[in-house]
Amino acid sequence: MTKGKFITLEGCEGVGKSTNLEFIKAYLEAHNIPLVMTREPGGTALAEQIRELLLESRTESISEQTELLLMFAARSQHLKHVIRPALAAGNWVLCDRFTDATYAYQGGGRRMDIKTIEWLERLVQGTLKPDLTLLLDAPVDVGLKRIKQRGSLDRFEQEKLTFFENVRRAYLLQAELNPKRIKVINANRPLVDVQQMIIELLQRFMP
Ligand code: Z5A
Repeated sequence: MTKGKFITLEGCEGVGKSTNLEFIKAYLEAHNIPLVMTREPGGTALAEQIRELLLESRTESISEQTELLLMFAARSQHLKHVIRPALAAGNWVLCDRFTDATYAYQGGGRRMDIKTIEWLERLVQGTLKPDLTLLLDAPVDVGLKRIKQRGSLDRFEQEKLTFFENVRRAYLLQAELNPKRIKVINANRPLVDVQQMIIELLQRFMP
């Protein structure tokens, strides 16, 4: 059986990940590609509980190290129970955020040591990396304006503007370092244009 493709969607808040995941799902299904759609942090019952711990605003502050370890704990569970089995069974896996988010948020946003993130990535993933990462990129204020229209903000969304600027910069650096895998899409355009670009990139991967 041919191993499925592992596709991830990345970007700062409000760039359109959820919107475009649904679009990609419909597109792949229309082409009869067996698909598992999932997200990080989360994707299994336990990993979803870890997600709640991470996103909830709380009085006890979460240390940067705790946050990083919880991200990888959830990922380890997700890989074992969802991602690896799905790929091995020939499914494509479409995932809302993955380890590039750790480089961006914990590395860029929280300023955590990149070598530690690389070490944890090797420990948890071995050599597994996405086949294709679509990085939706837009100025931070554009994305934040979109999510503020939605109402209440989670623990990350309450961060200051400089945090998100650092996250965006770290994402773009990841793309520069991994040009074959990570494709940057200008998400500050009408949705139809963003989706046209997504289709062009996906078509290179279709069987
Ligand atoms: N996190 C981390 O720190 N480290 C890690 O390793 C991982 C994650 C894996 C998870 O949140 C949090 O975890 C995340 C980072 C951290 N930080 N936060 N917050 P998440 O991924 O579930 O939540 P999010 O990034 O905040 O997603 P979001 O707010 O739902 O944004 P989105 O999915 O990118 O956007 P959307 O919901 O598709 O679109 C937002 C609105 O914009 C909506 O009304 C759309 O209709 C509209 N939209 C979308 N595209 C367009 C265009 N092109 N034009 C106009 N309007 C548009």
